[in-house]
Amino acid sequence: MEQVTLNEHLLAEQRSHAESTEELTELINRIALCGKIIAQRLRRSTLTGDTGYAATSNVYGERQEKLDVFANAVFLRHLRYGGIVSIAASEEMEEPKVFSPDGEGHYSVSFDPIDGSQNLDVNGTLGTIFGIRRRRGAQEHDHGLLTSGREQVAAGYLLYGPATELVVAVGGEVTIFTLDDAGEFFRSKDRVRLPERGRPYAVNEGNQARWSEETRKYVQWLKTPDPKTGEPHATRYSASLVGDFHRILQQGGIYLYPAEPGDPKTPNGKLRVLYECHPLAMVAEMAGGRASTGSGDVLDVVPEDAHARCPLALGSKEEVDRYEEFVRSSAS
Ligand code: FBP
Repeated sequence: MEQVTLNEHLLAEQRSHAESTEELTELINRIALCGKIIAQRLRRSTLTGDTGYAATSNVYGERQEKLDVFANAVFLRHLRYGGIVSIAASEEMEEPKVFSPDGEGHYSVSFDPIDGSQNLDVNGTLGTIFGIRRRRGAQEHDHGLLTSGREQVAAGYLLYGPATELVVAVGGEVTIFTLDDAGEFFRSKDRVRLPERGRPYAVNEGNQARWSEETRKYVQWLKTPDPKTGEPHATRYSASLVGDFHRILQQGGIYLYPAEPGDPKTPNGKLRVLYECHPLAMVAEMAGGRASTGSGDVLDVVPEDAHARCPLALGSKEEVDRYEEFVRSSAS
């Protein structure tokens, strides 16, 4: 198989999709560079004392890990120059960073520098998630950030596992790239399709006291053997959304972080619209899967602020459709 680099793939994209500009190619290459730098630091973090908490907390009151802060700084460093990005919003920053108040930059970027932070000090699977929007006009006060997920022109994630992989959704296709020892991302899977159904399910059942009755019934249903196969669904939860979704992208299944009507602090669940839900919803939909809040597409959610949350049911079309049926059953 001829090895195609990330840049070669993006340049080919540029020739076939109007949305894919030279600047967007440059931007995705920079995000890939951030991934290489973060992967290198993660690999040696237990030897270099980079594990553990920083002295700061984020806007959600969560203690920040040193590597959360490091990864956030790496992104800001590599997004700020060249006038491509006007604003960068991060899960780890209360306020988005405006690089060009005069509206020079054509793109806005939202990112979660380290997804699965709880896995940081235990060598578990980790990720970085990103979403890219094109600015519609210099006068936009929010630089086009607080818009529906359908405004994203590209999205994806980095997975820091046994291999470091980059998954990019752009120009109607989802592609997987693997980091080679030469320090280059090579295409490893093209035109990725998310299977219509699948056995894996990822949900933190420890939270069920906070769920709706319909969600509890749905998760109970997942454990009942399928009449056709005699097999129930299989629990696969790693405490890393990126790690769990990467399995589902290739094997099918469903990741669920539902609404929590039982918890006044997080009625919409834990996950953030701009940094987690919108980007992965774009990857899922572009690969033929779905992302739902339980009552509608996640990509149609318009966040009221930069730290808004929404419920997430993500994965195979059949599995997400079925979850919506359970949620709708409460209405009947
Ligand atoms: P972070 O971005 O802070 O890591 O939060 C997201 C996340 O860690 C997901 O990756 C994971 O699926 C989920 O939260 C775990 O939450 P819980 O501890 O409630 O199961």
